[in-house]
Amino acid sequence: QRNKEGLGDLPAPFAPLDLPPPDEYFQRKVALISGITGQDGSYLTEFLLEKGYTVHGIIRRSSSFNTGRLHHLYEDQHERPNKFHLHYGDLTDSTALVFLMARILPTEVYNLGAQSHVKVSFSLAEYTADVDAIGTLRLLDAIRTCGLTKHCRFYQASTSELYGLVQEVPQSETTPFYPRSPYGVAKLYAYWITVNYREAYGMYAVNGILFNHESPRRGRTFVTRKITRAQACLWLGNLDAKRDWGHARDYIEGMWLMLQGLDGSEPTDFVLATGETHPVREFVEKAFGVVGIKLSWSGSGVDEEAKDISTGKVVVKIDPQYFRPAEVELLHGNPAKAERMLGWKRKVNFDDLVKEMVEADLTAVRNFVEDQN
Ligand code: NDP
Ligand code: GDR
Repeated sequence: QRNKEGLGDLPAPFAPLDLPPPDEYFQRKVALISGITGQDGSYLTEFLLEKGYTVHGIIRRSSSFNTGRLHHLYEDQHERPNKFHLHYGDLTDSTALVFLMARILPTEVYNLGAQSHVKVSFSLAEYTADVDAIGTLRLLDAIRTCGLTKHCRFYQASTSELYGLVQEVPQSETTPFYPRSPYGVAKLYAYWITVNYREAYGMYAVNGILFNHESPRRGRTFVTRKITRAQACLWLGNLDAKRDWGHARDYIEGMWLMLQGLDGSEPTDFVLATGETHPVREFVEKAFGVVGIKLSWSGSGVDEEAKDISTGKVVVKIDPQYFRPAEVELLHGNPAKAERMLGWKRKVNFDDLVKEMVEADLTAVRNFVEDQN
């Protein structure tokens, strides 16, 4: 049960802001996004700007350029003056989060920031917990500290990695969790702290349990993008892992719908998935198929390889370094609740997703070659 009394806000003098009542406050549409420079953050920013929101994003200081996915939005700035702002901050820095929260006074917070690579989380387990688990707590507490528990809605980027070891298929909001990586375990904490703040303090805080979603903007070390960018021989790990892959653009719309409280509904958690599952091997075959290459597989285990049937050249090989210490073998989601309550449905199917990603990477290569000439 949500606590309707709003005991979540810290008492004065710790809640220093003189805020209008929630109804009046919500007439502003102001979003704060952590992880704005990532795949989902960039699509969500476009989507919210289109809807008339003012969008603020938290970016990390980096010695290399990390705002490439937002570049086009910066260039559009003159069309929407004062609608898009980036601020330095970090999910490991509570002071910065409180400062930004108090200055921006958002109506919606989307916590997309994370060390999001599952394999990397085995090498950086403590850091992943700090950012993905405690970072979520820090952001929720920044909302409380500023007295915004009734003024601001919170979206947590939860993940199908929570399901981990298969308990049942397809996986839904009621399937038990059994994470299989430091990333999954950190996200489990983030999931539950979001539920806890909803129940303890009456916050409108929800988890979107999103299955894998990809796009031409997917990070280059995730398997789909690694495949669609392949130019010479592609080295991969587990080809038999199965994933429920959708398009990121469809999924960010679902995130937004979860915060809208359609029909006055209470905040609750939702799975977003396609309801289909495909092995990595099939993604590889489809991706090569887009450029007219048919594969023939031979060998097994780490000696498995695929040749281009028409040239006889080896184009896929196995590198054991890409296997994980513990693997999530099967993800297959059931999006029925989101379809029923939010009217959400994915639009892009598997074949079109693969095609769009391959074609975008081919175009990028052609443009690069032209730039060099
Ligand atoms: P990305 O890896 O593309 O983006 C992650 C974002 O988090 C980047 O903006 C990154 O900044 C930022 N970030 C990393 N560390 C910190 C930190 N310490 N403080 C602040 N920001 C930080 O992820 P996606 O866009 O694919 O995913 C978005 C969210 O959804 C993530 O939380 C992910 O775990 C989750 N998720 C993703 C799914 C998917 O299939 N894509 C499925 C389910 C959940 P920088 O650019 O500087 O690195
Ligand atoms: P995942 O995505 O772990 O599902 O996490 P990733 O694309 O990294 O792996 C998917 C599957 O492919 C297998 N695989 C390989 N993976 C990578 N990265 N590189 C390879 O060479 C390779 N070969 C085979 C993996 O073993 C795995 O089974 C993504 C992230 O976006 C998370 O943040 C998010 O929470 C989940 O999706 C849902």
